[in-house]
Amino acid sequence: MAAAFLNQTSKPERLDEKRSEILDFIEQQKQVDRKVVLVTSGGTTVPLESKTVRFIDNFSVGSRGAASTEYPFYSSKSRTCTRILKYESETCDHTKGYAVVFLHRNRSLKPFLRHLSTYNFLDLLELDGENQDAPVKVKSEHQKRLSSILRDYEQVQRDRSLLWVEFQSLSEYLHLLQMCSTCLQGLGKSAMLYLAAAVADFYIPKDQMPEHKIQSAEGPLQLSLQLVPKMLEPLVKEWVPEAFVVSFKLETNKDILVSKSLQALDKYQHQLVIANLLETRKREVKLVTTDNCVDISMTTEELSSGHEIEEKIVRELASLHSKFCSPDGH
Ligand code: PAZ
Repeated sequence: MAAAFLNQTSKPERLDEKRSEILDFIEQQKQVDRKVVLVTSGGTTVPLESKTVRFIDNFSVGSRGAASTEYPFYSSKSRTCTRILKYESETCDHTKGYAVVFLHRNRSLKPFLRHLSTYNFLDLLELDGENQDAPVKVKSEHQKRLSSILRDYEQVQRDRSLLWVEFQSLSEYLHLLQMCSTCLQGLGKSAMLYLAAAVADFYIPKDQMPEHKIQSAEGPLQLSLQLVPKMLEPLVKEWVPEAFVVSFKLETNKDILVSKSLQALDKYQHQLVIANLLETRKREVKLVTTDNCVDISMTTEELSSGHEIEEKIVRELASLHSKFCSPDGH
């Protein structure tokens, strides 16, 4: 089913080039003995036309994935460092930790940059002088915040521990997911997959899709959508069988959240499901495994002082992944 879906949809542009970039990136991380996590983030679009004017989208803005991407860079030794805290202070230990392949929806929130997403970029800057060629500088009131973000970003760039891979449509995402996962195979248990993207469940197969823009003159539109095959199955069984795989389950009805998560674990045989409800996802999640269910939550004080739930999630996962890699503690 998954293979048929991938065969019948066109591959994203420059797929082979991207594969080589990812393999190089993974090789560099191996050399410095860093673990690698593939973080997927944001929603996939479902095109209604081949020459796409319209598509179906979903709510996800990518904050879970973008925030979670910032935390794994820091080693577990430096976990006292809560550097996100409104970008006010604290220096971090960037040694070891994880490298991240950030597979994200274009124009969704991005690590580091997300801290500026509420600003109009031009309001951060001013001209230093009156003349034509006056240099541009950051306004004094934004200096501290910006330099803190920039310092972290530059460090990650210097360490070459973040690789950006972009998708928009469902089929782009699934091809790239397959490619990134198979590239991680060589890392064995040291690879983690953190599948936070909101992936469409329904799509229109290519042979049922009109080529050109659908005309409103033809009257009301009726859509018939097919089920997207579940890619977690080949991912766990074939693409990256040794890795530590974490999927997300989003529901709006709390009564089915844990049972659906357990069903997913039973069906796909991966390590962990992070269960969250649409309305409360920024303040509580459940880490569900076959024999345990751990609640992670944020107090009002923690949230209002700028802490994020992703920091706790990543810390917990790093510890579980460590045990997964060396179950007897070596
Ligand atoms: O991207 P975002 O921060 O707005 O939302 C995150 C999320 C709810 C998409 C993620 O936590 C999640 O549950 N992803 C999986 C969704 C699903 O069940 O397909």
